[in-house]
Amino acid sequence: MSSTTTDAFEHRFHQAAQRHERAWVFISVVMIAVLFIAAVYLVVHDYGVVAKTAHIYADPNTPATLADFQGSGVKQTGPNSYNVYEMGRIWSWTPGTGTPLTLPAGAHVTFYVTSGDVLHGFEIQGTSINLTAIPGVVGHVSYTFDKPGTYYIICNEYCGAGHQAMIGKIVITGRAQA
Ligand SMILES: [Cu+2]
Repeated sequence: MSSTTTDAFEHRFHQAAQRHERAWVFISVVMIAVLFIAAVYLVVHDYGVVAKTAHIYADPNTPATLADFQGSGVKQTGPNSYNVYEMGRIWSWTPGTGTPLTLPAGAHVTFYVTSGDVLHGFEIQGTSINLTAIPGVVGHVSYTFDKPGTYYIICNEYCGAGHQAMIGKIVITGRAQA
């Protein structure tokens, strides 16, 4: 090859390399932007609330004596608003799957969650609800279920041999008649 052919080849090679570099710089910038937007979105939408809104403190040895945790778990507080009380203990949620929590779609629901023994993770699958159930602390989070259906509560904080059996059930019915 003469030196001019080599130069022409190198010139084309460098042009192609530059195109690739520009493309990958562009892809990297887009990825950083997407991750940044996703992080802001999740913070704004309170994903992964870890009992930061706790405002009720109970004797860690006797949380079950709190009156609200004695009933069926659901208390209507307004025309379209409900409170739900869930207690975690090794290894079940109360109320559990045997007594599903029944709520209408579109209702404003506030979950109050505590633990009777060790740390548990209160997660409702298919939603952004994720609270740590802490003995002696009642955490709360509000949520509105838009779609009717069955939702399961799981424990996402390993709590011992029967951890995977900690399941609760929420049945969301059609919207309440106005
Ligand atoms: Cu667990």
